[in-house]
Amino acid sequence: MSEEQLEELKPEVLITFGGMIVSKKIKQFLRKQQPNHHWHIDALKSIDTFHCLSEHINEDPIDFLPKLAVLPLIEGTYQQKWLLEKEKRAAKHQEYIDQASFSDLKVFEQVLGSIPDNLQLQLANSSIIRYTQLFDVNKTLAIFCNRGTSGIDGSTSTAIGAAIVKKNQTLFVTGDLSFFYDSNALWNAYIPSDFRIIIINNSGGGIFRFIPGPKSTNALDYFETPHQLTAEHLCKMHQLTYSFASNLSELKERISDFYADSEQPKVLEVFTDKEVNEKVLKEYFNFLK
Ligand SMILES: Cc1ncc(C[n+]2csc(CCOP(=O)(O)OP(=O)(O)O)c2C)c(N)n1
Repeated sequence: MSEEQLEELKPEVLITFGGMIVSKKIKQFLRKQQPNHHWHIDALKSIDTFHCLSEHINEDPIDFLPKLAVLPLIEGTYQQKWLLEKEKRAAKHQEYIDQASFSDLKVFEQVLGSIPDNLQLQLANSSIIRYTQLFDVNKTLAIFCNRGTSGIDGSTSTAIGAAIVKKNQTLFVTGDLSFFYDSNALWNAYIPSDFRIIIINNSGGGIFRFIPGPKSTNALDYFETPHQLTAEHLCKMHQLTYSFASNLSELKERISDFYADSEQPKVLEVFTDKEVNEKVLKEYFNFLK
């Protein structure tokens, strides 16, 4: 958005609750277009994410937020401005995705659209959670990701642990490095048979093509750590049902009965091309403008 547009969307009061926010763009927006007041509501702690925290309200948001409902309503166009912008971008988002080549972005559209209601969705770091944020995700899902230090380690272990405790079926979506990093998590006799893993295998750390630094320093290889591994043999060893997809029609077909009851937990590995991923995502952000 242009500076003028961002200025128009600058809030007077910002009320936040919960932990870290993932989107760098939103973080940058609120750090630059700072609100006059920022209240963070949390019974324990408060983080000054936007460098302008004015109040830490020591209360559970569930107790605090209803109190706002008694404030008198005032006329204004602020909400309309946001909604208009949101609507415009949602239409462009769909237009772009509909014609996009097979890539991580396209895979996320398919995967997120395939998830049955009420599942627990566990997401690994780092581009996995970032891609997910670009979509309106089914609101019946309980979504978890380890943010803060945002490690790529232990995501599979966390997802399996959570799947054992929760009654709902659990889907874990992970990148290849994060998955291989924690492959010992599969050495576990208690993985529920309805547990599902989708690995987006772009042969390395895809995120390093999008953040500033790795490319411009000619050190991309060291960041990205390219490899040709697949999860097939690990799945065989740990008795998980394995399938893979390398294009849109294979993905659609393999995902159609992926969540149905099964004797073993299942893994679907989706192979994408890192160069195509980079091109598609960069063009996506340009297209949205
Ligand atoms: C324990 C740990 N080591 C290294 C990092 C730095 N790091 C962040 S994202 C990433 C690559 C992740 O690659 P992958 O799991 O394949 O997901 P992709 O980015 O390709 O979606 C790395 C190494 C980290 N966050 N945590």
